[in-house]
Amino acid sequence: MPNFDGLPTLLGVPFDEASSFQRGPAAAPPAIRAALRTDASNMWSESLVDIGAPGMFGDAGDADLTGDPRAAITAAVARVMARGGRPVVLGGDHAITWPVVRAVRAHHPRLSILHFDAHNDLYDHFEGDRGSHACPFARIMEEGLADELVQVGIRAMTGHQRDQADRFGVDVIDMRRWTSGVRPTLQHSVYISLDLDALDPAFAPGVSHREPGGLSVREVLSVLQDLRVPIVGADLVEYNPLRDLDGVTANVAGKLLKEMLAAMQVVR
Ligand SMILES: [Mn+2]
Repeated sequence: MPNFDGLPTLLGVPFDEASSFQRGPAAAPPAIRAALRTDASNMWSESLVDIGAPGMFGDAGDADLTGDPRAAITAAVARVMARGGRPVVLGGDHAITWPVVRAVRAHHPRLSILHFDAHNDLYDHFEGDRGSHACPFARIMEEGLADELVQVGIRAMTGHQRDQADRFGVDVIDMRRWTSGVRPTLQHSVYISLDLDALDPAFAPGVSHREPGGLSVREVLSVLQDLRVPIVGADLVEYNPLRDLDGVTANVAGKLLKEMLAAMQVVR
């Protein structure tokens, strides 16, 4: 088995069984990998890191989800980390983040999470399902898996989720605060969870829950490029190829992944 030696390391998680509205994200990992390597662009980041050069990132393939899928996800991420990789998980729906962060937390006694999303994903349960893709950050905070949670792009909050955010001490930078100029500041090494529906559907229509009034690609890139804390892991979730238009959203996902991999080179 190759040693990933500190490299950001891709891990596909083809899971969408916790989606409340539409399936499809299980087909995302190969589409995002293909978009990263598209011949329509080069592999250089905007900061002039050649992600296509040998040894810039690893790839652990896709997780085997037979049996209990959540246990399998945690185990797959733990294997990547045991081999020295920093996991960059390609979802899959957002339910995967809870089992992913369980494995990440085992290596990081101090951990911030930066969460891009239209939705807080803080429901105690959604239609009776506590493992729903609407709930992962409630589970993460209940289990004490993060010392800090900062959410960006939020624009579909509910009263229940406002209460949950207050209960867990979540810093919610909703789109109104964002527009007034508030930007995330992070205390610790960070795990990034990027739901593509944080982007406005004009930029990323290939998601199950299109919520108007969101972030531009440029705005998400600027947050990634301006981070000043080490990135210990990340996920890119909720790409739904069945909802995409001419691969527009896959292209965005590939670009975001490239810049994420570049940002992970800067601070080791
Ligand atoms: Mn979302």
